[in-house]
Amino acid sequence: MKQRYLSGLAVCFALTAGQANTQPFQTLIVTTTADSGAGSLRTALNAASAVNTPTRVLIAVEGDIVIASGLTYDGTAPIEIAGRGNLIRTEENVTLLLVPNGADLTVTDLSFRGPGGFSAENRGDLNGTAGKGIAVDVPADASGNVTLKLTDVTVSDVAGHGVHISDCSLAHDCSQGRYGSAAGLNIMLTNVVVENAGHGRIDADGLRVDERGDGSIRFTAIGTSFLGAGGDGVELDESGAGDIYADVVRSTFTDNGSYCQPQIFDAFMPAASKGEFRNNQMAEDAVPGPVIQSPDNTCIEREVELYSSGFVKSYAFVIDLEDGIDLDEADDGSIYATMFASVIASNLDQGVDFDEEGSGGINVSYAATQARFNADDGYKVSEEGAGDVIGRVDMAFATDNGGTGFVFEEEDSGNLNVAVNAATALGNDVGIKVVQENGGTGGLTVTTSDIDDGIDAEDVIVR
Ligand SMILES: [Ca+2]
Ligand SMILES: [Ca+2]
Ligand SMILES: [Ca+2]
Ligand SMILES: [Ca+2]
Repeated sequence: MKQRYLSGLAVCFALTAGQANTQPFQTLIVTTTADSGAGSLRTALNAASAVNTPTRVLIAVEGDIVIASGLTYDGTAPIEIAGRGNLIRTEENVTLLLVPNGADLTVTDLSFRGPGGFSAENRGDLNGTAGKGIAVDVPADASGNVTLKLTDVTVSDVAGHGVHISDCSLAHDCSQGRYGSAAGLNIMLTNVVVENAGHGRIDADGLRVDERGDGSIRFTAIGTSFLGAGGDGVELDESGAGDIYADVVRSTFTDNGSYCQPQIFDAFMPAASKGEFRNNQMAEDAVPGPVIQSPDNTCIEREVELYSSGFVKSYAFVIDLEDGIDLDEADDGSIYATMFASVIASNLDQGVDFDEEGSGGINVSYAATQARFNADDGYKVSEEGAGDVIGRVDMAFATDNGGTGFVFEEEDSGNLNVAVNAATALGNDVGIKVVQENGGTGGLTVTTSDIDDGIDAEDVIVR
């Protein structure tokens, strides 16, 4: 498995190198911080769009660039934008930088700041779309890989996703695997900060990657922080054929997932927010109806489970809170993830939440990483369908999480094999939970670790 993982990385770098277009880059110089006109960033992007040749835009002035409307590069040739630490800011609820035709985008040494002040009570999606920080849309006929590379970049205070790369031809319903191009998505973040994004609508993340159809997600974050997003700090969604490769080094995921603030939404919950019933006891129409008068009714999920008789088995109303880092892989393909020397703290749901279904497994490694004060589990891995769970925990901490410290769940055919070494779990509900369901075997090895709050193993042999 390790070999397989390393070969995946090699492919990643080979493809990245292969992105270098053989066409020469033209260079355009930005000489004014003005919003428009000769020498402005907007004019450079428009000029690059018009000729559609690989372009390097160099910002040669210092100072803020205040924009009244979003910037767009609509070419398909690669574009690089190199700043001098400039802040590009707007008071409008717009997407600051949009690349709508799937060009490779490289941004260096720039900050992007929206108007801020968004919340469920001051939404950014009621009179139009919630503006994003940086957005790349991949057209339906794309192939190969689309690359987004950000270095020394900050994105903050936008209503929608901080950074969004979308290979999904149905903008409002990405749930079907077939609706996406053949292209895969490469995302490389180095020394990036995404802060206070996604508070203007539900389900808006610090970074969102939507990959549909054929193709994989390759995500690398080094020295990068996702702070205080309304949705997840990072959400990578992959479906159709293809894998998720995620490598996270010295990065931070804190205080994410609070758009549906309980301080606001608790008041709209029904008096009896959940219940369990015997058969023939509770009629479906006696369950409280959906919440309809809150600032954003999609924040309160209503789930009703019925007996085959049609009577209610259980119901629950739950406020939708989100995670530090959330990976969802569906259909063919696996998740390969490493997290090293990173911190996942004070997120409103899980710290780390990796879900895999269809064929394929999960191969995950946490090393020298800390998950603490997350509302639910510190680290959660869940695998369904054919495929294995392989987990390695080395010198990682899970402390004071509201759920379990480390969770590994494997279902259907396939095995579970988890090795924990020199780990610490304390102050959680349970330290380590391992579950192996249906066919296959389960094994957990724990060495020189301090698991204060116990191990819960279901059909797993603990050594
Ligand atoms: Ca695709
Ligand atoms: Ca795919
Ligand atoms: Ca899969
Ligand atoms: Ca399985």
